[in-house]
Amino acid sequence: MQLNQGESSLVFEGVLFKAYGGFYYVKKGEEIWECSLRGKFRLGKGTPALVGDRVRVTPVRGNTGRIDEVLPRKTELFRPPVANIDQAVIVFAAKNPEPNLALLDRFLVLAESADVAPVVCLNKADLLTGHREHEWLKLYRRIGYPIVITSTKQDQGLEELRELLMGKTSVFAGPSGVGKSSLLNAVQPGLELKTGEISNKLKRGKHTTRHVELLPLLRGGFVVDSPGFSSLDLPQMERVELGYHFPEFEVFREECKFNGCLHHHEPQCAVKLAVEQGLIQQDRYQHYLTFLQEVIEQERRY
Ligand SMILES: Nc1nc2c(ncn2[C@@H]2O[C@H](COP(=O)(O)OP(=O)(O)OP(=O)(O)O)[C@@H](O)[C@H]2O)c(=O)[nH]1
Ligand SMILES: [Mg+2]
Ligand SMILES: [Zn+2]
Repeated sequence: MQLNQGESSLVFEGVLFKAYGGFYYVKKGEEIWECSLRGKFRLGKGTPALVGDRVRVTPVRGNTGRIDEVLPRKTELFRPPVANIDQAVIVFAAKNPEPNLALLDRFLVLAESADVAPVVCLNKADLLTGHREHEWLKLYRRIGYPIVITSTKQDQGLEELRELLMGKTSVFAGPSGVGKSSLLNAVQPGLELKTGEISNKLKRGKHTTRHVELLPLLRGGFVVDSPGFSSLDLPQMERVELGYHFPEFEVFREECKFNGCLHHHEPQCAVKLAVEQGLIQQDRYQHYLTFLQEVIEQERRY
């Protein structure tokens, strides 16, 4: 693209913090610039700009500009679409809506494969009956995932969450209605994110958050609120890679007879044996098999 005379000197670097209604909002210090995307990105030839991207902007007039370049990313997630994220807080509710563990496992694979550190957050702990920790939560804790149990109604786990967020860029992801926006409002009063009721009939969220937005935290770091999702495609990967994103397979994997064992039909598979012996949880293994089929089908398409 030809720059007008003098334009090059005005080019600046900023952070894309919100994409909404076809516009891209870039922060340069405290200034907010409303930007369009250079044609090449819109045509899908280059990498599309994601919230969290460091971008190079050419001013057009006033506080409007054009994003001409997306700088190299540290990490990228496409669901929700965010770049340069350190940590994904995967939020599920104890109830309303009921937790969907297949979806949780999907997101864990997605985060691990993108090198984004996952944190599992169980919100609406006030709806747990008898103060009993959900069985499934114990399993995830045993696997080694960081777990935080929260309630925005009873001020539970919020300080722990604040500490986990400090100094990092984190995305809040999970189904609609689990309380992602409510949690962020509770972590930092003043964010004033819109929250929505749960539908009485379906006990589901109503997709209140419609866009992805990067928000600065007073104690340092950034958080991204994102719209809820109810399904998730796995990222493209080789079939052998999938098992690496199930941390509890690791100690057994080395004992499998075959190198590159997929822990499916192979004989003398230590992972399968561990499942039979109850050392690896059955549901997790079933999710692994479901994902494996998807990854293999995906491989065929590319
Ligand atoms: N009982 C209980 N309800 C909560 C808690 N946190 C949030 N809620 C309620 O859950 C509903 C949904 O909250 P939101 O924060 O809008 O949920 P969300 O995950 O942002 O949903 P989307 O933006 O649609 O993805 C609201 O009615 C909240 O008041 C909690 O800790 N306990
Ligand atoms: Mg929300
Ligand atoms: Zn095996």
